[in-house]
Amino acid sequence: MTATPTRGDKFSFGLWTVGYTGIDTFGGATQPALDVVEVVEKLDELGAYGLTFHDDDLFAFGSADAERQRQVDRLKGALKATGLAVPMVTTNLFSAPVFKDGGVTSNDRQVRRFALRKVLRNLDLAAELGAATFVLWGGREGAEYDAAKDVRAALERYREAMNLLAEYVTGKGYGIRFALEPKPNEPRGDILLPTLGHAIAFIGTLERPGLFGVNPEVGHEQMAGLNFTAGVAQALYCGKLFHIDLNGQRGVKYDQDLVFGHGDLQSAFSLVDLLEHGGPGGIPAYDGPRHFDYKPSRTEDAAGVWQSASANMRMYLLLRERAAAFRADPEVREALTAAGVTELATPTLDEGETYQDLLADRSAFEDFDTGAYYGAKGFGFVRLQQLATEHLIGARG
Ligand code: GLT
Ligand code: MN
Ligand code: MN
Repeated sequence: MTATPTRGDKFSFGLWTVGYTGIDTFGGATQPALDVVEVVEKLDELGAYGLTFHDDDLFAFGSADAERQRQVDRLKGALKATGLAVPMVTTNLFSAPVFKDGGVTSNDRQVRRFALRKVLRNLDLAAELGAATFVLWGGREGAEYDAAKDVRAALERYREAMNLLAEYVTGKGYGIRFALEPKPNEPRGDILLPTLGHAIAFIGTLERPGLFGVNPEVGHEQMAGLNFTAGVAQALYCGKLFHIDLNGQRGVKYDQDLVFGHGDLQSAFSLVDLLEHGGPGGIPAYDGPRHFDYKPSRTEDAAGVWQSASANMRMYLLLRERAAAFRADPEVREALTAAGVTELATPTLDEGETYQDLLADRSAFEDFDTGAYYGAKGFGFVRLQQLATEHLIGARG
């Protein structure tokens, strides 16, 4: 069995994930808080390669400089002792009361200035720890009521903030890129940049778009009823998949943050297939961290927390095996061809063909037998999906 994680698999976890104490809207903690040193040691033992965190996960909001430094030093000690990396850092602009109307898009200008300073400070720490990616999840950047937020002005302020951050890392010579994380709602009624598509369009308006990509999360797109694998494919196609949050979600409801694969398993399978192999028509594979942003269910105890951490990695590795078998199966290859999946890579026009040529081609229109598609010429997509499903459940070699 190869489903044992190694550093080369590039699995990383947020400090806030295994560190989730179980607090939700209806109840308090069901788990004690974990110490960062213990988390690093445990993740290393389980086969992960990286830890990610928000400033406030490591040192409480408002900590004095000495306490902040003490926690940073403790983290650094644990990283040195284990060899674990910090591939990504992010800033908490959503928990403290000051951010109740958002950080960089709060209606209150003083709050926006404070939020920028908080991010800049954390960028210095990210650079110090060698993080290549800085995630920006704007969970509080939004509103409950349409009259409460001038969306145009909010997007302008969002843009102003992103441009400043890009200028800062450029000026400082930090090799850091930013990954915007979309989410449709929760905690706000509606969040700005709610989906991958909104975020990618927004990036195109920035002064240094090359420094910005996305950090899509499985559950966030699925909360909006969207196809996560298709969204990730488009992000890869645009060269914008800078980071990814893997977890599980079961349908359009509150953000569940389940273990990866414990939600929509078919989608998890096609996602792993895409990340590992790229698309059949040439979309590149993904080589960044496989980052788990999940919550151990609040029904579990301490052992259950670490079992759930392992379950994420094991699900990914098992799906990776099944995807490799799917790709290698000669019957699948034949079915892909029969279904026209490979034919879609062929341009619709011949090289150099103009619209005049197309208009002159009688076989394209006048002589084309559209009637032949009635009751015949099926695409065979169901057969292909059955093959994929059989691989997924281990029914085929
Ligand atoms: C928060 C959120 C996640 C984001 C994290 C990064 S924080 O837990 O639910 O989706 O990725 O800010
Ligand atoms: Mn996330
Ligand atoms: Mn989530």
